[in-house]
Amino acid sequence: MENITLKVTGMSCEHCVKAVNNALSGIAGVASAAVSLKEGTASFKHDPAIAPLETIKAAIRDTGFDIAN
Ligand SMILES: [Cu+2]
Repeated sequence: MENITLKVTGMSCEHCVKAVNNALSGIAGVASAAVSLKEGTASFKHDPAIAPLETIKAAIRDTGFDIAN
């Protein structure tokens, strides 16, 4: 498992946080997802063999947010 923190832009309230959190939680190979509205970040662990970073980024984008890193 690798620790990753992504800068997620466009989150404005707790609903956004929940949406990103749900997106992350629904991906096999992702664990310990924590989304911060204040920091504008999504932190998680992932197994790159099961959940490649690009797949995770795509899932976040699909919820309507962008990633700055
Ligand atoms: Cu919101």
